[in-house]
Amino acid sequence: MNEKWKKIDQYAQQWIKEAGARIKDTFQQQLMIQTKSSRTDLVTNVDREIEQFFIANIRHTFPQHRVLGEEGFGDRLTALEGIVWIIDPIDGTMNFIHQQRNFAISVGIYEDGIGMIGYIYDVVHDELYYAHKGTGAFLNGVKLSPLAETSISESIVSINATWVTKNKRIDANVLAPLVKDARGTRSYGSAALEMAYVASGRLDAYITMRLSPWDFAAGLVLVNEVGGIVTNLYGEPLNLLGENSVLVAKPGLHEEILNKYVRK
Ligand code: 2AM
Ligand code: CA
Ligand code: CA
Ligand code: CA
Repeated sequence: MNEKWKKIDQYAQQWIKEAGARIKDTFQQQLMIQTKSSRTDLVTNVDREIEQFFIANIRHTFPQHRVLGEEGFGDRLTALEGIVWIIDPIDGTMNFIHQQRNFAISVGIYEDGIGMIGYIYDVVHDELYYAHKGTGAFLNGVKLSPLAETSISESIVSINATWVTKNKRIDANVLAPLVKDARGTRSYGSAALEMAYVASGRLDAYITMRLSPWDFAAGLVLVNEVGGIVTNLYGEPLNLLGENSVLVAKPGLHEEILNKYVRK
């Protein structure tokens, strides 16, 4: 890694750990909870404060960098030229509120639209997933192995029950057979963690119908570095400036899911 990226990485890791400590400190406090687009789309004062913490630090240390953050305190971006930090201060806000676990800080750093570094920090377990383009992916400093091919019948697939019941984005019958054929299904409620789990082999695939760039920016770098495949449900690359359906899976399994269930 060159000096420029070493400096960015050092600051990013320091801020992520400090943000994690700040989030933990709020566990004893009363949260201010509001809804956004729907009854299940939640935000708290902590989501906002942590995003502002990152943005203040980035603006001070790297004034030429831009920020795309879920809670809207960053820049209004129409293109990804230069260095852009794509930040989800708390991914899994519902879990943060109800469970005080199963959430993560997600930070992806892109240069001219290319994912250079991804961090996913599971605050409660103190697990930092980290990947730097071309040098591999790591969990708390231990290198993650490349993902091996696997079959559906031996896979754990992460999918929310929403997508196999009546919903606005996909016919409930499309993915129901996959749920039956998989060895097991799970749903953790944090896209960033679910991508980190695919990268580390805890899951074999993750499917969801609606994610924004801050949900997958870090995970995309991480999964790419271990040879996993990330596309939308049509098999196309993800759009980093809009909403996407997302299919993350081990090589082979990704193609099998698309061919057997989605394209049939
Ligand atoms: P969030 O907690 O940062 O909002 C929940 O299944 C996963 O989907 C979480 O990673 C959640 O991120 C994400 N998500 C994206 N858009 C969402 C929305 N409109 N409502 C709820 N969760 C959403
Ligand atoms: Ca949210
Ligand atoms: Ca999110
Ligand atoms: Ca969030």
